[in-house]
Amino acid sequence: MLIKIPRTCDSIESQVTPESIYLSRRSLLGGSVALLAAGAMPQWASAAEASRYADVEAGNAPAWFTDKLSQTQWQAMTVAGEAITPFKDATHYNNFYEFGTDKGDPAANAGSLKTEPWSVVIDGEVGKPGRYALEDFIKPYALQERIYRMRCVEAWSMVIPWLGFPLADLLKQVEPTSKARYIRFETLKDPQTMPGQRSDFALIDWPYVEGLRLDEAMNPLAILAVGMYGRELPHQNGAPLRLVVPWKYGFKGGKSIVRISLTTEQPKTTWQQIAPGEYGFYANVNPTVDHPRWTQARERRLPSGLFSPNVRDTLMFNGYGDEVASLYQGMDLRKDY
Ligand SMILES: Nc1nc2c(c(=O)[nH]1)N[C@H]1C(S)=C(S)[C@@H](COP(=O)(O)O)O[C@H]1N2
Ligand SMILES: [Mo]
Repeated sequence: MLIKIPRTCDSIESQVTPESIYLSRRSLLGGSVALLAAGAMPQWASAAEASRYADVEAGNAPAWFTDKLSQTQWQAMTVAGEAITPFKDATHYNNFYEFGTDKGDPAANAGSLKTEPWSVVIDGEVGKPGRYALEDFIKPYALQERIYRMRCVEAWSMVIPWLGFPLADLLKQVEPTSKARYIRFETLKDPQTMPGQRSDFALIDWPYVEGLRLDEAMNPLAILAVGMYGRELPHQNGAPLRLVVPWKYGFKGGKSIVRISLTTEQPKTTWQQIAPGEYGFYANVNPTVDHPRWTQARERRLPSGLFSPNVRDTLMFNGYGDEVASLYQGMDLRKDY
């Protein structure tokens, strides 16, 4: 009996699903991977988009999102040779403390999040400040699919197909002033719909805030995501708008963003304020700088069962060094962790 349980977990969790997704995607692609040009697969654009991912749960996309999907550049970036994490894992193993601290809490509780209407404020050191309804905020940008590794500071990782647009494109629109040196992301504070903000979990001084240096924000890998797995973002993944910076630990990617500010001073970010010795402003994925309480040299690639651990070496900058290492030239990454 005892042996059967782990064996079931083993095959279901770490092999069958991800491998089958990986193989079916490979055969669709004819074995080709990585950096496909725009319009390389026009026949895909007309296919039912949600069916790109075998296990995706149908969403309830707003009209602006469905309109954008037909213009989407699919697979603008991929991760060669690594299976995409099953949708089920990416949506049921989450960190979103506004909805609770257990990994299953966001999926269970984030139904209460109201994503319509939603507006985004742009302010601070910009030529064009304003408050935009989400659909107007998104209007200038075509969506791209970016399949990225995501590495949480807790030493687990996934591979997620995001739908979004480059943060650099937004920055060009809003025209940062010469005094702008950082970008600050503020996420929703709404205790009425976010039980974690009502609870006694007083660790976090809400709202959750994150930030980047302006040149990091301009890097082509940094995106604002509005969807994943061919559909709009599920609530628990940060609907309707979140940041994705794949070379940094997951906590840099603020969910449910309501305000984007350009600043002169480095923003005070949530985790840095809670435990500055454990979570730095930069938070670049770095296997050579351990967390004070655990190693960062390795990670569990989900799904990873207790009896079938799927462990791999963590890559410098999460494998995106070619794209981002130059941002940190001359810096001591042990000090600026
Ligand atoms: N607003 C908000 N954003 C957040 C968090 C959070 O608790 N609140 N958790 C962060 C952490 S620690 C991680 S690892 C990622 C998780 O994203 P995912 O659940 O979509 O995988 O979201 C980040 N963004
Ligand atoms: Mo995280």
